Amino acid sequence: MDKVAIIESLKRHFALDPKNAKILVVGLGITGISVARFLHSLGFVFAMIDSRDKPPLNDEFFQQTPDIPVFTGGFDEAAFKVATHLIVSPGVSLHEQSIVKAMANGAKIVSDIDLLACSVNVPIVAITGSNGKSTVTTMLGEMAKASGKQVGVGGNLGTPALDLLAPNTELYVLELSSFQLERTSVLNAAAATVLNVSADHLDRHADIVEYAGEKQRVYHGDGVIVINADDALVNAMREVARKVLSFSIKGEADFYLAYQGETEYLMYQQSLLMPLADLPLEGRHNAANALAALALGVAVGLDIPAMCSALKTFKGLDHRMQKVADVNGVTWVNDSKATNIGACVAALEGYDDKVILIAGGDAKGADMTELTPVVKEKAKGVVLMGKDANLIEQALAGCVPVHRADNMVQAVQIAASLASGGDSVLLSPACASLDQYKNYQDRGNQFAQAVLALVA
Ligand code: UMA
Ligand code: ADP
Repeated sequence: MDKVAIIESLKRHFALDPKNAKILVVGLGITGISVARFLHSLGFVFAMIDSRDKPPLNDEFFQQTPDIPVFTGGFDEAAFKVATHLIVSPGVSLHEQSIVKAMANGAKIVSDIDLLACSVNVPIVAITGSNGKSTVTTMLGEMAKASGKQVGVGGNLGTPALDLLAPNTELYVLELSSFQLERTSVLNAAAATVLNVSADHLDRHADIVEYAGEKQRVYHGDGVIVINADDALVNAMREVARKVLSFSIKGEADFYLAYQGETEYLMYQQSLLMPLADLPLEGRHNAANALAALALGVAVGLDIPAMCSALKTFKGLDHRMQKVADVNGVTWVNDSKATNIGACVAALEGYDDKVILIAGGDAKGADMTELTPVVKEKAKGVVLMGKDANLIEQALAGCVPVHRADNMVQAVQIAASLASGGDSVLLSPACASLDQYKNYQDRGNQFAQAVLALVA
């Protein structure tokens, strides 16, 4: 869309008019900077604010635009008071006092996703859920490329949505977090899915019902709804008046698994799509991810054979069920991205044999007893570390031997002493990493380094 059409759309949806809007961009992370670049390119006047004392202002954009007012070191009430529109980064809570007050004064909340939605007239596919978002988003991006489409792939995955804007793009595939969705009102995706809902971010959401409600916002509009029929909370989000495509790895659905002779196939209604064994990714949950991606792809008209060939070469993302090494018959697997219980449960469910689980970190308010049944069934031992190790130890009391480690090197050494030939050691922490590591990548890398040191 050209600039005039984008501004018209912003005026229509948000009364966002370059002539009189007083915009405050809240948060100077990668989202805030992408918003600033976008607003600047359209000629809007705006200010930016960050509660950190010294947010990194070394982005090239700030060197080129020295006159944009930037407030740091706290949320200055005066800046919020005059704002007609707040564009709030996902990491900033909408319960912040200054934001609550500004909203009470009539300021409108707009997200970077709203701004993108107002700026394109090609289909957007939106993917949310507690687990599998990045995998499905990347898979679908690969499927779109294999179908010959110019596709922009990003959002919570890493590249802020507005940085994807490009004139020739034919399709946008966005991973969206519950934080992004809670502040988005005009998305109207051509196809959308909530992959699953399990307890996560309960330190930011009041309870799982509120959290599921934020996820459900991905379906606002009139596009195709893709539903996980195996997840009760998602299944309840079906809307009768809408086109629905369902997927299931347990039973009947539009996209499902079925045996033909000895071979299990990915199916679309009556058609055999491809043998499940041709999917390079481990774990039944990745079969669900593939079915979800196929459903979304069909909803926006991608080519089915091209999508299947993309699936056959998709090797998965780092830090998700990634094999690190085989050492003396023990397989070491890095699933550091398992930052909540649902991901850890899915990882353990994929094993037939007993595994040694390395877990722990920041539980983000989740009830760790949900881990107990699957740990009891699949794990031979558990090594715990991090802030909420006590919580997990209490939840697992009496069902499996529990060991404690201060750091990753120690955890790996303890796991090595417990494992024998044929076992697997799985780092699938069920917790966020920030109490001990820079991020989940750092945690996964430290795990891989410690494992490789064992080999040396
Ligand atoms: N800030 C404040 N006050 C606060 C909190 C934050 O001023 O109370 C400021 C910070 O100082 C910082 C800025 O806000 O300057 C950070 O903004 P942000 O936290 O929204 O982070 P961005 O750099 O804009 O990255 C965000 C997403 N971050 C979060 O949701 C926390 C990224 O997801 C996303 O990739 C990026 O936008 C592009 O869309 C990260 C994430 O951890 C990977 N997401 C969570 C998850 O996947 O579980 C939801
Ligand atoms: P997200 O972007 O939602 O965090 P990822 O694809 O990065 O999802 O995977 C995060 C974690 O969830 C990894 O541990 C991965 O093995 C696990 N996972 C991936 N897909 C699913 C699924 N469909 N159900 C449960 N866990 C999953």
